[in-house]
Parts: sequence; C-alpha cells; structure tokens
Amino acid sequence: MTKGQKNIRWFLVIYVVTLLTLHTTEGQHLTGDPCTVQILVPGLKGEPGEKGLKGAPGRPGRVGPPGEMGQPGVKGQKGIMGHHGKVGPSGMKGIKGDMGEHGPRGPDGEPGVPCECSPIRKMIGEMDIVVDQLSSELKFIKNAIAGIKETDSMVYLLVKEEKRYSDADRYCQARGGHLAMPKDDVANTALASYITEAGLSRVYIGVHDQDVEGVFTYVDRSPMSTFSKWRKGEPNNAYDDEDCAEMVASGEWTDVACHPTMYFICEFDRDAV
Ligand SMILES: [Ca+2]
Ligand SMILES: [Ca+2]
Repeated sequence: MTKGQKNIRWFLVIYVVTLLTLHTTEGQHLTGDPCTVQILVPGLKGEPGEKGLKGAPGRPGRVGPPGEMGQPGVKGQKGIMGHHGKVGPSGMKGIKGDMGEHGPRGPDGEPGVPCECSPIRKMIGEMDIVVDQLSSELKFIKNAIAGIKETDSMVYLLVKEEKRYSDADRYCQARGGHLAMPKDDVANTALASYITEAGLSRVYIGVHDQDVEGVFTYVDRSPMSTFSKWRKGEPNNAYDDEDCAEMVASGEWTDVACHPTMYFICEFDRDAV
C-alpha cells in the first residue's frame, strides 16, 4: 500500500467514526432524514472459492463444407435375370383357311335307348290345356275390364270371341252364367244398348228351339211365356235349319242356324257375382 492510499484510508476511518458519533447523539432523527448521505465502504476481500463442477457439453459446431469427390469404386458383379414381362394383347384373327377334304366315314353308332316319352307327352299335353285355360281366363278378364252391362238383377258381359252357339253357352256356363236370356223389356233394352255401344250388329242370345221345333225356350230350358222380341217375320226356321237366336242392334230377335260363329253375351246373377 502506497502512502497516498494509506492517507485516504485514514480519512475514511475518521469520517465513519464521526458519523457513528452523530448517530449516537441524534438517535432516530438521523435515520429518517432524507438528506442523509450514506457512503458504503467495501469489506475485505474474501477467501478464494472452491473449484466449480465441470460444465455441460457445448453445442455442436456448424456442418463442415463437402469433401472432395472420392476415387471411382470397383465394378460390381453381374445381376440375376429379371422377372418375365406381362403377356401382350391378343393378335388379330387370321384369315380362314381353305376347307380340307372329307375324312373317311366313321363306324355306325350304338342303337339308342327306347324313349320313355309317353309320360312326358302327357305332361306337356296337360300343360297345354292349362295354358289354354289361363289364356281363356285372361281374355275373359280383359273383356270384363273393358266394360260390363248391369241391370238390377243381372250382370251382362259381351264376349268378343266368335263361337258357335253351343260353345258360346258352354263358355258362359264355365264362368257361372248362361247366354243372355232377356225375360223383360228392361233386360232386352240393356242388351240392345250393349250391342249398339260396341258397334256390333248381332250376337247370340240364350234362346233356341233345339228340343222341339217351333217351341222356343231359354237356354236353361225355362219357358218363354211372357216376353219375346221377334223381328217381324221371325222366327221362320229358314232352310229348316234355324234353331238358335241372335239379337240385332235394335233389340229384335231372329232365329238363325246354330253352327256359325259369332260374338255373344253372357249373363250372371248379380247375387252370384
Ligand atoms: Ca227352328
Ligand atoms: Ca230366321
């Protein structure tokens, strides 16, 4: 320590003692004085600390620049054969060649097994019958849908299938009815309008004298006692061959032969329909 430094030190010591004295005499008045100047004096230097622990590893350095290109490597061994390639598309069909010569005739075949055809034929025949019946029913339904005629007691159906008289009545009976039997003016008028509206000129009705010539009855053999609508000059049994009856569009009746085919009208009881 130089002489100057020692003087400064002594000056500081004296100054501190003076301040301590003032602090003793003034008491708490000095402590709260905002104008008080406090000079801090550093203490003596401490002993050296112990050696610290080893620090954590430093961060990785930056990526270095790329190295120079190395020498060419030694040539490798030959590789194994690759897989088969995919099948290519089919080629175009070739031109048909010339026909070859006929070959020699082959040996005769073995005789066939006797045909067990009769049951099959029977079955096919029965199926044909069923198909015919279904076709007939379908026509009947189509006719019914096309339009029926009704009175208070009867339902009439005009069947636009040409049939002989007996077949026509059989057709009606198969469906629960008869050829139409007009037994009063109301029924006759209904049938006449049915014929007119259908654009027809004549149909079979259920009137005939097949049992006794000249004695007409209805097709169900009920007597014709209170009503008839014969056209003038009819029935005349022309050619001695007229035992059935048709109704024309006016509603009048004519006796005609029974074998020609024509349209006809069936009747059904309303209660039975
Ligand atoms: Ca007759
Ligand atoms: Ca006649």
